[in-house]
Order: sequence, then C-alpha cells, then structure tokens
Amino acid sequence: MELLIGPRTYSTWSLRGWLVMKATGADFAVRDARYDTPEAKAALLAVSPSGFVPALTVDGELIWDTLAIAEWAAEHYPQAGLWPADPVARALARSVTAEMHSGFSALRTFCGMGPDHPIFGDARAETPSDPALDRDLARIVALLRQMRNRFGDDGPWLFGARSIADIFYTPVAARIRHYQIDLSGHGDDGVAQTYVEALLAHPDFRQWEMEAAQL
Ligand SMILES: N[C@@H](CCC(=O)N[C@@H](CS)C(=O)NCC(=O)O)C(=O)O
Repeated sequence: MELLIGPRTYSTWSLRGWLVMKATGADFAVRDARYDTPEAKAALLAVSPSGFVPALTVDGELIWDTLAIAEWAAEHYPQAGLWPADPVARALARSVTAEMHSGFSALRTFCGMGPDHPIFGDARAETPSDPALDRDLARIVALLRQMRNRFGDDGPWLFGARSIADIFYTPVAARIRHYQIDLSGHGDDGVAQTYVEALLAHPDFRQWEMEAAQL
C-alpha cells in the first residue's frame, strides 16, 4: 500500500489521509508529491488523475479523495474502530465528518494554508476577521461542544474512542492554532478549546509535525 501525500507543512487533506492510515495500524509506504508549480502539478496528474492528494494505491487500484480512503480503511480494518460502534454515534460521526469534508469554506478561505502559510509547525499568523469566518467558527464550536458534551465522557475525543471524525478535525485545530483564534469569542466555554488541544497533542499528529520540521 502506498499513500501519495502533499507537503507536510500545509497539506491538510494529506494529513487526514495519513492519520487514517496510521490509525489502521497497517504498514504503508508514503510517496511525496507537490503541486506548487506547473511541472509539479503535471507530475501529480500523471499519478493522481484528479490532481489532488491524498491518494492511496492498494493492489494496483487508486483510491482518491480522503473520505473514500477513510471509508476504505474503516471497512478493511474493522479492529481499528475508525467509526463508533454505536449506530447513533456512528451516524453523527459521519455527519460531522461530512460537514468538514464539504463545508467551512470561509475557514478555508480566511485561514488559508500553502507554502506561505505552513499551518503545521511553529509559525503563527495574524487572526483574520470576517462575518463568514465568524459563522463557520461558531458552527464548529457548537458542534464540537455538542458531541463532546453528549459522547465525550470516556476520553478526550468526540465519540468515545478516537474516530475518523477526530482525524478530520485535526487540521481545523491546526488552523485555529496557526491563526491564533480565540474560540471563547465564538461561543466556547472551554470545551472546544480543550478538545483542540487534545487533537494537537496526539502522538500521530506530533509525528507528522516532527517530519514536517525535518523537511
Ligand atoms: N476532496 C479532496 C480534496 C483534496 C485536496 O484539496 N487536496 C489538496 C491538498 S490539501 C490538493 O491536492 N491540492 C492540489 C492543488 O491545489 O493543485 C479530498 O478530500 O481528498
């Protein structure tokens, strides 16, 4: 198995794919790709026709898009418990994951990432301000608080054991840290901030950041 990923300092979807694969406990190889020049993008397109990372190759088949990789991993490594066992918790975990996968466009726009905004690592940026960003942040705080308060008794994660939902929100936590966003200004009573810190302290995320720092 080989996971194609983008630059570790800023490729948020690559981090999600990599964290999912790490959570399976399976052995997998990593292949680095870039897309910051026309030449690099052309080379990426030659191996990942969507033009995006991450992409996972398994037995000669390419699985592209992070959510497809996550679902494939959950199916093939059931012992890893990548989705909650309880059907209600699982449906809600899929909902918060899908909301991240297809939404929060203001967060992506105003808290961007790229070669000039390496959101993984020690760099910090000025806090942006925009009504649309405020709406995204209020929604993120509300959903994190809702799930933590309902399912979070057994540990620091959203649904008990760490799941794909937690993995999908890890780059969100990194954007919040990089852009020095004070969640208390967006409806947080400390629950969401504590959760953000738990995501950033996870050993797999720390490993990703250490590898990013060595590049
Ligand atoms: N929906 C895709 C989005 C993947 C995505 O946007 N990946 C970015 C890196 S974080 C990328 O490949 N960008 C290539 C480019 O901008 O040319 C997924 O979930 O995997």
